[in-house]
Amino acid sequence: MIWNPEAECMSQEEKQELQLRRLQNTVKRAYENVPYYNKRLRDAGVFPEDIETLDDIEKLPFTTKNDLREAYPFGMFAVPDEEIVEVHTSSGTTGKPVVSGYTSRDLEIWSEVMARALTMGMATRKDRIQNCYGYGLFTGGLGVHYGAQKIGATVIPISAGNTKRQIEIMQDFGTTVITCTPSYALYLAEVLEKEGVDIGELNLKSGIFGAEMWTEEMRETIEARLGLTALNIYGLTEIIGPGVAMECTEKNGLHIAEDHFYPEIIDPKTGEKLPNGTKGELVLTTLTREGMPVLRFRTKDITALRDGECGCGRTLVRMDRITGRSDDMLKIRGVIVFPSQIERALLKIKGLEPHYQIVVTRPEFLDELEVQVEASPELFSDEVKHVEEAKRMIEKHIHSEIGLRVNVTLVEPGSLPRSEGKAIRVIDKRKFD
Ligand code: DLL
Repeated sequence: MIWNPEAECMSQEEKQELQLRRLQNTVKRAYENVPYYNKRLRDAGVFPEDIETLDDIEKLPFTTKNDLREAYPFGMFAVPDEEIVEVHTSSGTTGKPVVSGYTSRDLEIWSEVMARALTMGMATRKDRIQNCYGYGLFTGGLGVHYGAQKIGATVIPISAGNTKRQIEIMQDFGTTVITCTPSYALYLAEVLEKEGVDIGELNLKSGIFGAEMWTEEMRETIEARLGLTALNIYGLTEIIGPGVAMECTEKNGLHIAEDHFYPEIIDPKTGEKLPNGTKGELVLTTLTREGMPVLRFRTKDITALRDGECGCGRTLVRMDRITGRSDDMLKIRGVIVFPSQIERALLKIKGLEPHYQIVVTRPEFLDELEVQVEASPELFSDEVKHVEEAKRMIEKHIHSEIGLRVNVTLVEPGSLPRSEGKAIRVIDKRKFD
């Protein structure tokens, strides 16, 4: 089933005409109502009337996560406060997050794109959707919730965590569709097995998994172990939340809701636009958002766009699954972490050398973060008790900086590899490529 065939199966001409009209409106609105864009556009010598074709989008400057952060909390809003009815933030826990503001019309659009996404994920009004994405400032919980309500499914707003309860509810309520991160899906599978639950007795039909990178191999494992069809959902707070793109059951890429979000692929080094079919960094422009229009947002997510009609009948362009990032942002158990946050925590502590390495692993199903840091010679030769205390204290510091538990290993001064160029701070042993 297709939720909105008119929007999802438009001809290319129709689509481009609609996109151009909406792009022109968006640029005008941003220019007139957001001081940041007003200045950026004037500095670049571009004015709303210069957008005469879709290709003219390349005249616009890029927006980065940092630009949005600097406008914290509400500097990017394009409407008066009273028109904002909801706010969310990106999933990092400390530092200044990006705030996204929604008008009621924005919430309608979000519900619409999520209704399309859930429909692509096999959900109908007859389904019971167990929504294990976190509710709150994170966009996952409410995004799925709005879409589920729009299609008239029964939403079970259980939020994240408490795996035993998740399983109990799944059994008692006869959950048919589950929504969570792919790593949590794997963990659920493991607990189900441990508890001796026979997946044949569950009613699971499909899973809508996203918010972090995953692979085809993970898909196969999840499908086999949970007995469902596993599909990929993509989105980001800066643009709207989940629902920017979603995979249909053809499993050959994620359809971007192009009538609301305009995608481009650029070379992350030069900023130059790359043709469809070539891997690069995804750049997104909102076409309909009122509360917070965003022009040419550099997502830093690496993917390629695919032309051509899909077996499902949708004409919306598809993007490959994300295979990497063009910056050093990590997502650990669904939470955004930048190495610089860990560095900041470490630098506040006496007795440490400024040499560290972050090692990310996924021993079984859940991500683990180890921070190896060189202790000063004095600390290192100290009693074991002191070293243990120091380790715990550093763990606490990092926890309060990033909101995640980490294992700290204090290593001998001079023992971490030195690099002649850019230091390699992160060793990500999870494989996504
Ligand atoms: O993760 C929104 C979301 C919620 C998407 C629920 C899907 C499901 P943020 O916390 O702002 O928003 O993080 C956005 O997460 O730029 C990607 O790097 C990564 N990401 C999101 N979905 C996927 C995916 C939500 N399917 C950042 N595959 C993005 C790979 C993903 N990475």
